[in-house]
Amino acid sequence: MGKKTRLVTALAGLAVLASACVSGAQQDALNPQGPYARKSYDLLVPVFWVAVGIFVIVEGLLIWFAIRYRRRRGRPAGVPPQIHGNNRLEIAWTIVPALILAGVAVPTVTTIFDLARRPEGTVLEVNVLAHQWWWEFDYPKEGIVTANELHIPAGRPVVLTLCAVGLGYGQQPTPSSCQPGPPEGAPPAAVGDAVIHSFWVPELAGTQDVIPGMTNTLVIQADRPGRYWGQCKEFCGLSHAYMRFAVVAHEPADYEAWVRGQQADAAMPQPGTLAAQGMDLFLNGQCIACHAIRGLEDPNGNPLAANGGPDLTHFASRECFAGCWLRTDDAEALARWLDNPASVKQGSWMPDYGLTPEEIRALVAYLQSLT
Ligand code: HEC
Ligand SMILES: [Cu+2]
Repeated sequence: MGKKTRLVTALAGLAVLASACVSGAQQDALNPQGPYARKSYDLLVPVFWVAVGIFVIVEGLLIWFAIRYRRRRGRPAGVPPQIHGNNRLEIAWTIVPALILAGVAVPTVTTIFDLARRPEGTVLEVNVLAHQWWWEFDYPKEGIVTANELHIPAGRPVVLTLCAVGLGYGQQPTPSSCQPGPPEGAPPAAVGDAVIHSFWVPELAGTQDVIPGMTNTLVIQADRPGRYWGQCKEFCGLSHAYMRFAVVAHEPADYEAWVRGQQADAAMPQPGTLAAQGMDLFLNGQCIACHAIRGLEDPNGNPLAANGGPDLTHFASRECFAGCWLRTDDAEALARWLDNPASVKQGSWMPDYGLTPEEIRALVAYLQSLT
């Protein structure tokens, strides 16, 4: 490696390291913001220090031996005296590591069982559906479906049931709740079938895998109101890195108000406005093949059903869309999205419908009116 290459490599390495420190990234497992994240943290810290202790002892001895017994002028070269068969030493270095591992196992196993226990009392239950590449949140008791933003009351445990879903277009509507996987002997996976994801909100809990054909559970809880960033943590295809989401924790009263707002039907635009034109386009175009908006009917008089796309009933009440990396109040981003989704988000399954700039303007006005 030339000097220049080495310098560039070193600088690139430093840049990667420094990027981990960017403030405001807010995906920090070392900054637990709820009891479940704290339990993992309280296990991590002592195990880390035990590991540090062992590292220092082992590396220290290694370095000390290397220096102490290095080759020196005047000392005869060749094989040093061979000693083996020290029973006391051998028993010691078998028993001591076994004791250390057993000592670490006790809090580890206790924490695993602790985290797996279903909390009692008034828990909130939410089904989490992992799509390629966005998250859907289904509140079965409240009758609410959202995308990319999971709203919860602060101070209350939230039991999540996680499942992975496929596209569903042209087949049956994608289930809006977690259902058992394909029957035994089903044909092998095809394009658009569900894949493995992993749900992670570092400040609120550890990670949990989302596996096709299985339902896993995870409990999260936030101490205080706030916005906590989550991320898919298992490589799941082209736009895996854009599969973010936000957990929004509210004061209990604000949460109840949010629930009532989401339960309402979609807002109707004033006749004659640009937004009303957008609604017409939405209802008479392709959009209703995949997206639901509660309160509207298709041209045949049937309520709209979601079929692989996010529920848009209260689209503008959410801060972010498309895997939470674009803002819903950014009309320009929304226009770019409608113009060609896959150019904004690699591999996105929402097709490009070749909309004209006028159509896009009307659709943006309509979508932004869906508060
Ligand atoms: C073939 C199914 C399909 C059709 C038809 C379709 N979409 Fe989508 N749409 C999707 C999928 C899938 C996503 C999620 C994409 C992602 O985040 O990667 C999406 C996402 C969106 C989003 C962002 C929602 C969010 O909360 O993240 C908007 C807005 C949207 N579509 C509007 C439209 C409009 C307007 C039309 C009609 C011109 C339309 N879609 C037609 C499948 C479809
Ligand atoms: Cu994923």
